Amino acid sequence: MSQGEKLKISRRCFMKASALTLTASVAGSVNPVNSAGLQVKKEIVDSTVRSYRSFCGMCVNSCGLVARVKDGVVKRLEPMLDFPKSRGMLCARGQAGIQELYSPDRLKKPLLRKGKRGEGKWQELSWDEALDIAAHKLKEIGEKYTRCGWWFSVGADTQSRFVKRFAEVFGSYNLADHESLCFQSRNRGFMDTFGEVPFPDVANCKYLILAGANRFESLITPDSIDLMQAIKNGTRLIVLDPRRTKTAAMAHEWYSIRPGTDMAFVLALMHVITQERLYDPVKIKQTAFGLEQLTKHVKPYTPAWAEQECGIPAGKIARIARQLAAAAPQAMMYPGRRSSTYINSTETWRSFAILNGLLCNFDQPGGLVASNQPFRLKSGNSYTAPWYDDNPEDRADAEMAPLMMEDGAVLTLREVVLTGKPYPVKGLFTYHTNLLQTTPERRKTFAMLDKLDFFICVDIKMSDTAWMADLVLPSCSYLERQDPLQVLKSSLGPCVIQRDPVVSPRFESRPVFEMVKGMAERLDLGEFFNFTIEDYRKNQVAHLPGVKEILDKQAYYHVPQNPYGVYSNKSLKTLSGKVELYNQRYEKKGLPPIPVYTPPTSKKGMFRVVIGRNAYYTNTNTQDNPVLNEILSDNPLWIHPRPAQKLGIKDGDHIVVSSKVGEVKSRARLTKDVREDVVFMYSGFGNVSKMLTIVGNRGASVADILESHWDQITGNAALHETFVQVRKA
Ligand SMILES: Nc1nc2c(c(=O)[nH]1)N[C@H]1C(S)=C(S)[C@@H](COP(=O)(O)OP(=O)(O)OC[C@H]3O[C@@H](n4cnc5c(=O)[nH]c(N)nc54)[C@H](O)[C@@H]3O)O[C@H]1N2
Ligand SMILES: Nc1nc2c(c(=O)[nH]1)N[C@H]1C(S)=C(S)[C@@H](COP(=O)(O)OP(=O)(O)OC[C@H]3O[C@@H](n4cnc5c(=O)[nH]c(N)nc54)[C@H](O)[C@@H]3O)O[C@H]1N2
Ligand code: SF4
Ligand SMILES: [Mo]
Repeated sequence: MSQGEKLKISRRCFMKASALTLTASVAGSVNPVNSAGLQVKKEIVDSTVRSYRSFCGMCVNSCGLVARVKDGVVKRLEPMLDFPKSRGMLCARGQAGIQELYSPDRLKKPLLRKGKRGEGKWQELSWDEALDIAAHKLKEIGEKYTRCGWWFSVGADTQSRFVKRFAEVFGSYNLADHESLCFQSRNRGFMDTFGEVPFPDVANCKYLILAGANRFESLITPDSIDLMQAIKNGTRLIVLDPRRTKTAAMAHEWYSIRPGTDMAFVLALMHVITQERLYDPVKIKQTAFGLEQLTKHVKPYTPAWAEQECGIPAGKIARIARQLAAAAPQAMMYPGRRSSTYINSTETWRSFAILNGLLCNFDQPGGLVASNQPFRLKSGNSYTAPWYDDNPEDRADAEMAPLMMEDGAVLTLREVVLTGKPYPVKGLFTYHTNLLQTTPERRKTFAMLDKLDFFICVDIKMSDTAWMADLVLPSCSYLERQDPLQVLKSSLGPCVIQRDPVVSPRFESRPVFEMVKGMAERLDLGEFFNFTIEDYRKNQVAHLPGVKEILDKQAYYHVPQNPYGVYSNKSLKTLSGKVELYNQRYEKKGLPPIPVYTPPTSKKGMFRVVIGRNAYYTNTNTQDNPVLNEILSDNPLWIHPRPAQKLGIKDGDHIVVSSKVGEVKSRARLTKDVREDVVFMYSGFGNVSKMLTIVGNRGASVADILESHWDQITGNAALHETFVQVRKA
């Protein structure tokens, strides 16, 4: 049966079921095979079970789901088979959303700190009391230090926009997004080369290099699904990773690259491609700027030179360059995701972008697809933020890196709080982010909290961050709330999703929208939140007749358009209007117009710490989930048997891992899946919160030992710049 036929069947089945009751016969006929070829368990669903279409919120991907609800209780979460971005995939975390919803660790009421910070003494509050206190503190600190004395920090969530809106109308410019701990360097590197951050058309790519992107564990839809299919269809996959990840295990070639040397590898690929003129001579003239300068620049970067840096044999580098060029434009250096890695990550990612430019794969099938497509949602409720005369001129961390993104960065803002420079920041509001675990050098984050006058944290659980706050506000989860419409962008083109609650909020939890609305009303800013989410959503699609009806029926709207050739009659949004192999803007800023390689440092007798993900946890956030924690309940340190033996360390031994900034106790996991000069650890363990009863304080927090470094161009955190010593405990 073709994919199209499968989708038709599942859609038809859903239409029958969309009266929201599902009879046994209908459920039995739902196609049980999803697109990844996995068997979806069949179950006889009785007539009292209601089915709701919604979107997973266990990570950023927002995969489609169908919730089976009986007597107001979610019984099962299943994949939405017809949703194009996730195509019948709901991963382990997605299915464990039930245990997140019904977790015994959910926050129940607003809480005010009573004892010392971190002591765990709380007073329960009513919502009115809590919002009165929040508004009072916002005002008090705003009056004493200007409104920019507040820093707002948000995670990856649809409702983060309301916190940003609140920050703007309240009058603070100090806003940081999780992006400054995640992919800002990557975005900078691609944006400054292509004028936008394109998406990889993995499904149609024939030759794919993944460097530091673990698509079979760090899931990104549709890329992870497309990659599986592409491999089956014959795509050649090359993986560079200092660890043998699940993705590395699936690759045709895996190179355990020396950390921080990917740019050397890429410069050498470009050396071969330019010296041997393996690019398309006509297309490169039409689409790229600076070929001559690039050719000259990469001349010294030979494969033999690169081998000395990255450890990949010169002959293999040259062969990969030729194969890559031969497969172009259906070939790519994958544009990646997390780039919170090294202090020169922007330059590394810019070299990846330039290599794609050389392959002329932009706006082409099997290459990079334009993200800047004409489709737009309208503003749900437009506004002009008030002007506050006494505010400082700019964001507090604006000068801390030369090409920062529009929002501030977590690490640089933490520095501002600690130093009080350029001006005091004394209030912190966090939403959906666990800064105590996701920001390196935890002792500095603790020290920063001591400098604050007040800290408000919105979370669903008593995360480490909530545990250290003054006021904790319980948020409802993605299964309990209505969200604004969101456009999910990918190589498939834009997809609009409408998330509605499948059950009512547990306890007294609320969406953050209602919290900021309540605070705004108390601060005479109510006019900026004088709408409902449904009004907001209707406005978002007011210019698209019929789309709201489609959304109400199937919960998503996939915008029909050809993803290729978006720029066929248009210039790119770069200075030259073309792909910038040579960047004149960088030159004007005194930065290298083409990335220049600087070798990473290494320290004798020490290991570089590297972090990364697995398929069961989202960042530091689902380790407290009972079913996921059962799969993986600790985070021992990965260490290669050879150096371990030299240190007298055996598998399972208690060990101490120490860096310049901290020390943790852990256990050794001896494995050849990691390089000899690297150690690796999962995140989100070693919690200080005593109200995460499932994960507890098991394991160690890598945030205790990671040093504070950031990318020299964007201020994006650089989490792989720490060296540690390991000894037997
Ligand atoms: N040590 C370490 N640090 C890292 C990383 C790492 O792997 N290890 N990864 C980096 C990357 S790529 C990223 S993107 C960042 C992510 O960093 P963060 O944005 O801090 O993300 P999470 O660790 O996912 O923490 C999410 C928090 O939101 C809460 N939460 C979950 N659902 C809801 C909800 O519906 N409402 C509310 N209000 N709260 C909710 C969770 O309980 C948790 O406290 O971390 C970066 N830093
Ligand atoms: N299951 C799951 N899926 C997720 C997430 C999750 O937490 N869990 N988080 C989502 C988020 S927020 C993000 S940003 C993405 C992250 O997805 P990815 O970008 O794939 O990031 P990581 O898994 O953090 O790290 C990728 C790999 O880089 C390797 N590495 C370290 N140093 C180097 C180096 O110098 N060179 C090379 N070539 N490799 C290196 C690490 O060993 C690691 O395996 O995943 C998303 N998807
Ligand atoms: S990848 Fe998994 S956790 Fe993330 S949205 Fe999809 S199903 Fe949910
Ligand atoms: Mo991320």
